[in-house]
This record gives sequence, C-alpha cells and structure tokens, in this order.
Amino acid sequence: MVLTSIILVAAIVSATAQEGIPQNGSLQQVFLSVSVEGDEADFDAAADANDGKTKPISVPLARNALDLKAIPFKIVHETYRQTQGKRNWEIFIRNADGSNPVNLTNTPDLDEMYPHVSPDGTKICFVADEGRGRNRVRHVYYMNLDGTDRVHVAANGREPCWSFDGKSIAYLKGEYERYTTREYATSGLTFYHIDENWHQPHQNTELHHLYAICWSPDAKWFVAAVQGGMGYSDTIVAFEAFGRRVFDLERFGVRGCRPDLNADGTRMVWGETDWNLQTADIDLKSDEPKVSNVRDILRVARQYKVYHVDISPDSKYIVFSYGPFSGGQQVGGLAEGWDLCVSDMDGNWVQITDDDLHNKEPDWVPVKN
Ligand SMILES: [Ca+2]
Ligand SMILES: [Ca+2]
Repeated sequence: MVLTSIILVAAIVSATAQEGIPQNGSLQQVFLSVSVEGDEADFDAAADANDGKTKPISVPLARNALDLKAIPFKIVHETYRQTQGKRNWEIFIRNADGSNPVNLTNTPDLDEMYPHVSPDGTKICFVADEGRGRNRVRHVYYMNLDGTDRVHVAANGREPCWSFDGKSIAYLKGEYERYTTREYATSGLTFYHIDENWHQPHQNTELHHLYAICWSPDAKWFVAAVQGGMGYSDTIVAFEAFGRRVFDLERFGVRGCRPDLNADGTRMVWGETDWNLQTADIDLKSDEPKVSNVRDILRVARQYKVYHVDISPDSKYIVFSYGPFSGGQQVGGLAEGWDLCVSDMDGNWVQITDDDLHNKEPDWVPVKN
C-alpha cells in the first residue's frame, strides 16, 4: 500500500506540474491530503479544492472539544495489560468519554480479543487464544455484557460478528490448524445459530481469506475485507449471506479494509489506508449493492495508524484505534502506545484513553446507558 502511494504521489506531482496548479497554501493542503488517493478520477476531484472528499492531516482535539458525556453508548475493546501481575489480553468496557473502565474478563492466563456486542446490548462475542506454542488455538466465545457465563462456540474460529436479531453468530474458520495471527488466514464462513446449537456452513464454499466481516441489519449481506483470495488481491467486498454472489466495492471508489455498517445498513465506514478513515452511503436494498459519496472522515500523519473504525448506534460518531505506526493492527498484534479515539462524522476527534496499553478493536454497545 505504501509503495503504491509513493508511486501515485509521483504521478500526481507530475500531473500537477503539467497542469500548472499553483502550490499556494490551501491547494497544497488539499494536494497533500489527496496524495494517497488512487486514480485520475481522484486527481480530478483534487483539482476542486472544495470537493470535501479528503481531509487535511489532523491531530486529536482537546477532550472537551466533543460533548462525550452526552453520548449514551458505552464502548468495549481489547487491551494488553497486567492482570494479577501478568500481561495478557483482556476485554474492557467503558463510557464514551473513556471513564469508568471495567475489566470484563480478568483472566491472566487467557487472551481475549475482538469483542462485538449483540444488537440488544446483552452479549459480547469475542475470540480467545488459548494454549502455548504449537498448542495455541484461537476460539470463538460469547458471554454476557458483564463478563459472566462464557459460552464456547467454535475452536479454530475467527472474526465473529452478530446477526442483527442477536440469535446467530457468523464466524470464519481458520485456514490452517496451526495458529497464526495473520488476519486473512481464514477459509469459509459458518453461521452458529444459538437456539438450535447449529453450525451452518455458508453455501458459498469459495469464501476465502476474508476478515473483518460485518453482517447487514436485514441479514441479507455481509461486507468484509479480503486479501489474496477469491480472485482479489486486497479489497472490500459485499457478498450474499444466503447466496453465492460477491461484489467488489472498489468500482465505487471503496478501497482499503475493515468495513463496518451502521445500524440501518445505509452507511459504511472503513480504513482506506493505515492513516485515513472514510465513510460512504451504501444501498443494500437494491438487487446489487451500491456505494456513493465516498469521503474522508479524518486523516492522520503517516507516523501514526488509525484502525478498527466502528460507527455508533446513532450514526453520529465513530470510535477507532490510534497510535504509532509500529503497532500491529491484527488481532493479537501488540500495539504499544495505541489508544481509543472518538470522532464526529466531520472529523473532529478526541482521544478517550491515554494509558497506551494496546487499546484496539473498539465496538459500540448498541443500547443506551
Ligand atoms: Ca485475559
Ligand atoms: Ca460495531
């Protein structure tokens, strides 16, 4: 991704020179902020300084820049820290302003990560890495929102998410028996229907190297990232939950990874690069998915990363992970210095944690406090 961007910057620089665009302050800012965009269409957009598609590089505002206390939704997330003197992954819940953090797992010998809250706000599905060395296995579980009553769903399962009726969990099967933190090492999608205790394979057996799956509210679609599988090198796809059709969303200008849908399935957010987060309108009601109005929410300097964007239940905010470029965004990847941030949809953002303890994979609790 980085190499491609450098080449594109060079292309845009030469195109800019040819067209004689003056490098004054405001244009330069726009120019800088579009330099990671991909093709001629984007360059045309860049010529319009007020296109609104790209944002200049920004930094977190003071915490009181947003009225975080008025946000009535809590946030769950993973964090790597000491429990009883032992460093391990735990799942925390806290208010949207970062206050009142509670450790929901408290298991020094287990690594719990990737929490996702059910639509009724009563349960959390997550993964737990158990065992050491060659015996290490990633499992899918769910538990109550307060951390009680842990239920095992599947061994060698990954990246679980809820159906919007909260009755099923979709998860990806590990590609290999051997443990790996590589996020796209998946093969096939399975539905776990809780009441029936039934693991139902997705009818499209060619689903491969997917990650960050997100199930649409009407249950008909998934959006997901795919890397090196299904004929794609690296893209965001929409695919039928109960059918075989797959659509590459790149034709709508969607590039990047880790898509997340809002509560009514009309808006999507994702990370275009390591350093910018985007949003667009998505139509999942028509026969084929359509995306429009792709634009930046925010963009950071390249010594940082922004990842794991999650849109709030009222579609007014996002929460995401932010920290030094050296951090590992994959599930199980250490990311010292990473904290959680909340932004409004205009890109006004503040940091809500400051302990730097590998705070990642935030998910909004979709019911009011
Ligand atoms: Ca733990
Ligand atoms: Ca979410």
